[in-house]
Amino acid sequence: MCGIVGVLMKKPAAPVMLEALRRLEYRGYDSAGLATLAGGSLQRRRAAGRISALSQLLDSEPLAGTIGIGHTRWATHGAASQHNAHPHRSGPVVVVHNGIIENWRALRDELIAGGCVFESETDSEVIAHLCATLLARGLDPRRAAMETISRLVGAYALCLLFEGAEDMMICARRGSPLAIGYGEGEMFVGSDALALGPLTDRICYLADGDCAVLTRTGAEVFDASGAPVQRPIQTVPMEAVLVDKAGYRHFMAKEIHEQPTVAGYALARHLSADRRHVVSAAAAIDWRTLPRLSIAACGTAFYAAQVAKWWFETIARLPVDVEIASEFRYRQPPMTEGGATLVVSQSGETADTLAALRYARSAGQTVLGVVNVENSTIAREADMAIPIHAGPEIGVASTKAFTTQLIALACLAIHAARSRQAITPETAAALIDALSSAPRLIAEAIALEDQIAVAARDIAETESALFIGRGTMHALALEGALKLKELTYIHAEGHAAGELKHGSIALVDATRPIIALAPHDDLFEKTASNISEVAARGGRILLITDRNGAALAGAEAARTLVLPEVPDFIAPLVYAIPVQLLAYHAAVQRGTDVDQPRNLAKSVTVE
Ligand code: HGA
Repeated sequence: MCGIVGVLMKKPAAPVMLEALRRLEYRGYDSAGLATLAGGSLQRRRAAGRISALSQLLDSEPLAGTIGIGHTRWATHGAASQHNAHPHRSGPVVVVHNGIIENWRALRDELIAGGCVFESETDSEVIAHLCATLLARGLDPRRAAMETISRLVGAYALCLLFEGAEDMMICARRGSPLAIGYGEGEMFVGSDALALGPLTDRICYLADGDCAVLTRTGAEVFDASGAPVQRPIQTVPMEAVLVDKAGYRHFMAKEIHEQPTVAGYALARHLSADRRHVVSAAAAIDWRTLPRLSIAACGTAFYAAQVAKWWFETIARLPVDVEIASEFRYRQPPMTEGGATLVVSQSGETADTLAALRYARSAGQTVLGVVNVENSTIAREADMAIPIHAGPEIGVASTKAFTTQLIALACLAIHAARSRQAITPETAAALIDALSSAPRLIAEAIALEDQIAVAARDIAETESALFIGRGTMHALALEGALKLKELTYIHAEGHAAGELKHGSIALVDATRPIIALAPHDDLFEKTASNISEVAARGGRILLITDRNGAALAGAEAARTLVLPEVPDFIAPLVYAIPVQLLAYHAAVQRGTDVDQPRNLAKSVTVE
């Protein structure tokens, strides 16, 4: 996670930015850099490695100027070198960027064809060249910046400075966070309130898609359509900054909205820079000869494991047993010789999962720990740890840890499939491409939040709900029911759609919402039949599907949520969003404690 900062001040900018970068260093320390404007001209200092290296460089080559931008990098595209360090410059423009520009290759080719010379391997450099090219065509900095932003596909928080413009900075965000700080005749911008804390406590969080033009006396903010908007300025005391909700009402909301960004980070960590193969490939296991895989987990992680079973079995042709850790540890099953066990736990401290790890170990299995907390007990005791890179998850109900667990497991399944020659290199490339589109599609699903909040009203008023789905959507149905129970205390069940008629269909009546998760995939027709069976009995269906699914089955439903069309492989990643947002908004409407639901704890270190 890169950190960015920008300042328009009365005093020298570089020392202030350096301190802000130190506070942002937790977000990345592959390289760091600053650019300032002094006497109208741009100057830049960049260094590979930690902020201390940049600080040493500044001691020998100081930067003058009272306006500047800075960056601490966590590389996604291009090595952690000085020439890949931000800020990136093209003629009169410098930029710092946090995120991933998905269409960077196409833009880079176009800009090179137009005569631009690139000095880095980053995706971010296209932003500087695109903007400089538009300036050269006669656009003013504002127009050039807005037009540049309109051409970017992917996630970004960015700040731009322009040679000759000593009282202007342009920043924008989509997918990655950005906050503006208001001082006395001074303005600031940073990735989070922590960056801005000592500079000001008056903070405005930009909304997704916003763009802002800053001068020393204030900021003009424009929404995604280009219309001027007022975003609230909040007073955020320093002590609150450390556990900052970034302007969201709850940590859970913040963490749901972080998913496009963290999915991008996770992919950058699991895939090679050229996005051709999986690099977090669990070398501890010989996937070619592995006879059987077990996956043990609890709660939401158990449902991620169920999705993974589907992936490993269908694409890698590898038999998988999915185990509830608390049952597995006491059942003490015989385990296949030469087998491997994955244990999945956000905290890496879950007592039942840790015990499952120890049992699998004692039964001669190679054990991999899929964890968020990298120095946790499970990470240390496993033969190998696979971090999910979700960042700190504070909300007790897991959201971004679930989607990033899925990303780690999907990457492992692709790697296993290639090692076992169960899929061709072309199929592997298509699956990686599909995964790479997940951050964008997750963001598109989040953009439906207002509709989902309306749908949640129906659910908030009931005392019981059913979720149904087939294939990987069965696991999502179970996760949907769990989320709803955890957050709203409404009774909920998840069912395999085809299993309903074997008993639970007796529950169907006009009062109980039935949430059908049904992307238009190979199993859609079958799920559609089950939806018809429910509708024929007067069931109140909320259909969550895509355009084709809505056209075919929408008439049976009381309400339909139309998600973007997604490659089948990543449907669980995208359908996780409405499932989370439904539970979140139903909880808000019922007034329950969203971040700390009753009776629960984040890290379950007891049996
Ligand atoms: N893609 C850019 C920025 C990386 C980033 O935001 N990481 O968290 C780069 O690789 O420099």
